[in-house]
Amino acid sequence: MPGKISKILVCGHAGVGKTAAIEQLIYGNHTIGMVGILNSLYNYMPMHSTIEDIYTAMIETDRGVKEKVRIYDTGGLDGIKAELPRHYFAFPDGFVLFYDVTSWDSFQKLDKIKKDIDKFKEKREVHIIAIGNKSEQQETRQVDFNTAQAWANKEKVRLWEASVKTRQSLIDPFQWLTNQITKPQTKGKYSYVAAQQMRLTLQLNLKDLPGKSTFLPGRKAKTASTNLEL
Ligand SMILES: Nc1nc2c(ncn2[C@@H]2O[C@H](COP(=O)(O)OP(=O)(O)O)[C@@H](O)[C@H]2O)c(=O)[nH]1
Ligand SMILES: [Mg+2]
Repeated sequence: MPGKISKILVCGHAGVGKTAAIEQLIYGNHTIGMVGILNSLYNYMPMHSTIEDIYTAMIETDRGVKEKVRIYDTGGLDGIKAELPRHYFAFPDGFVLFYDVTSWDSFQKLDKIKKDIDKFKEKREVHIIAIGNKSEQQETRQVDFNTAQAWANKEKVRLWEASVKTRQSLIDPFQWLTNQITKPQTKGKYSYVAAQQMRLTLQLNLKDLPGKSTFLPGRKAKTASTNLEL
C-alpha cells in the first residue's frame, strides 16, 4: 500500500549483532566491537525484553519504489528462558530472526521465537526472514548453512547468512523483506492487475455491443466495473 510505513521487528539472542547490523544497514558506520562494550554496560542494568531503539529507513524495492520502513531493535533476550512479551508479535508486518553462526544456542533460540510469532500474530499476514550473522568467522562457526537451511525450509522462512563487515549482505535481506511486505496484495483469486485487465476487456467488449447510443459510455463503463469488484 503506498504511503504505509512497514514495521519490522528484529529479534534474536543478545550479542548476535542485531544493533550492529541495523546501524551498519542504515548508517554504514559500525565498527566491530564497539556496540558490545556499550551493551555490556547496559547489561548491568535490570533490563528485560525491551525495544532497544527504533530506526526509520527508506528502502528501495525491486519495483523501484522507495518505501518507508520502521525497524524495531529488541534487547534483553539473554537468559535461556528470556522471551519477548506477546504484544510484540501483534504489530509488526515483518520479522527478522537473527542468530550468530558461531553460536549454536543463538540458532536454537529462533525456533521458539518463530513459534511465538505463529501463535501471537493474530491472524495477520506477516513475513519472516532469518539471518545468520558473523558469517565471516569461519574458524569458530557452530551452525553450518545446510542445518540452518533445513530448519528454514521446514518453517517456510527465507534464510541468509550475513556479516556486519559486508553492508550489502545486510541490505539484500532487508530489501527482500520490504519487497514482500509492500507487494500489492492479491484479493481472492485475482490480483489487482488481473482485475484491471478484466475490467478493460469488458469495457472494450461493451463498446462493441449494438444499441450503445442509448447509454452514456461513462455509465456503461461504470456498471461494468461495479459488477467486477473482486
Ligand atoms: N565479527 C563480527 N562481529 C560482529 C558482527 N556483527 C556484530 N558483531 C559484534 O558482536 C557484538 C554484539 O553486537 P550487538 O549489535 O551489540 O548485538 P545485539 O545484542 O544482538 O544487538 C559487538 O561487539 C559487535 O561489534 C559480525 O558480523 N561479525
Ligand atoms: Mg542490541
